[in-house]
Amino acid sequence: RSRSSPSPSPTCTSDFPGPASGGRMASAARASRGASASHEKASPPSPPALQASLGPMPALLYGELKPDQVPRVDCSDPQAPELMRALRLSGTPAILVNVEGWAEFAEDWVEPEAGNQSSPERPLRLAKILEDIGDEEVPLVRQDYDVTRPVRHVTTVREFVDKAWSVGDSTWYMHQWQFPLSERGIKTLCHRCKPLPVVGQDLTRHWLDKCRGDTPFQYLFFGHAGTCTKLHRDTGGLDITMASITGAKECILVHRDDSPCLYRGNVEPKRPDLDRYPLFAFARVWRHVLVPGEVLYLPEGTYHECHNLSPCLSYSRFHLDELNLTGFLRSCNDGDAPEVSHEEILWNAAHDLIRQVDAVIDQEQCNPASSEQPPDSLDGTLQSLVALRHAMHSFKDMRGPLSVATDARTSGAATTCAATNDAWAADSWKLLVKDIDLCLEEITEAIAPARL
Ligand SMILES: O=C(O)CCC(=O)C(=O)O
Ligand SMILES: [Fe+2]
Repeated sequence: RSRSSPSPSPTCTSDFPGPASGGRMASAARASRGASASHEKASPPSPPALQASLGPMPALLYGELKPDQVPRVDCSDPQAPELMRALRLSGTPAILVNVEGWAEFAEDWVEPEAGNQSSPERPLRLAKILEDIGDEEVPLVRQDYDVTRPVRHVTTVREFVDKAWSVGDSTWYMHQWQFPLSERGIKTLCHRCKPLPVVGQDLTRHWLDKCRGDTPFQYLFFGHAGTCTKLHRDTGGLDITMASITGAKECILVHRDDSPCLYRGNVEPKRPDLDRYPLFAFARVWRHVLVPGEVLYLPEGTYHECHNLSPCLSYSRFHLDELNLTGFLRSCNDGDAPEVSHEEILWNAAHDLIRQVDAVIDQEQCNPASSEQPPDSLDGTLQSLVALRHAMHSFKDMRGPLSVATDARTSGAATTCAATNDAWAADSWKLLVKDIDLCLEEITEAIAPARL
């Protein structure tokens, strides 16, 4: 069997741009930390002219704007994948509980819980953390940063621990350290987080050779009570998962479609000035205090701000599967995230998945008796391949408008695999779609069609 499309991107081995100051925070909106007083949603405010003649609205008229609770999803429930699907499609965040094997790299970083005492503040084994990643260089932001010009410093984890963490200093927040960028980070922290059972296979794990099999989009945040990340949404079209290793993190979330209610990010969701920003009363807002043992799941595009209520070390990880491919393609088309090589991610995912299916086909051909029992993992692989096939069709059709975005992306350290020449690229995508078709035909013949 021979495949006609070019092999995976040779750039898999290359480095890629990290979370530059304009990167994940580029679309960050302004918000402030403040009292945690919440306000209940109430009757719509009056038009500005009327408001002006009446003077400022007494707070009572608005009642109390109270954020909604984030729905909880128990991963051990057989209905959980269906529920997650519905939540994700409607842009609703979720708290996942009973998640097995999440952030296993951090298991040795906290003292085992004594007895039945369960507290968000789990004592850290700093010596173990420093042994694992002490010499790594990490970004710090000042707690009172201005999102348009965040003051960033780079220091080692050891220095951050000595000079800030160990002395209770909340001036600096170790912010968004993307550990798969470093060799040591890959060695000690990658491949140590089990996939979530309630979502599809992560397609970003095929992107880069140096951490292949695990996603490059993994981050650590480390800071005392009072450190925070202001209201923003991350570009790129990827869903976000967040988990606390120690500490309580207050997360205020706003639905991705409610941008008009945020007045270009001028609203402070915890203390909204409804006289100035009356539409905020209609935004879908959630609040959750994230503690160890939970995973917060944000559908792509969800606005979020985070306040560490106690000393907190947390882990964030992006996710892409068939359900957020639409947002991913939109981001690719808009060119809003130069640090995410959308085309390479899709290209390499398709190649890896085809290879996985080929291996099963080969095995079936050598040993037809095993055809009753193809590996379970193939279900997810085939589902991803079918979704990629659809995505590539729209991708191929979008080639015209894509060329501008392509220029933006190629300016990063990673060169794109298939976008250097539009005609060539369009042909290559067509060939890749053909390869997927061929592969799906062959697997249909090789194993019981009922499985497809
Ligand atoms: O934990 C934080 O402070 C911010 C997390 C965040 O914004 C993210 O993971 O996208
Ligand atoms: Fe974020």
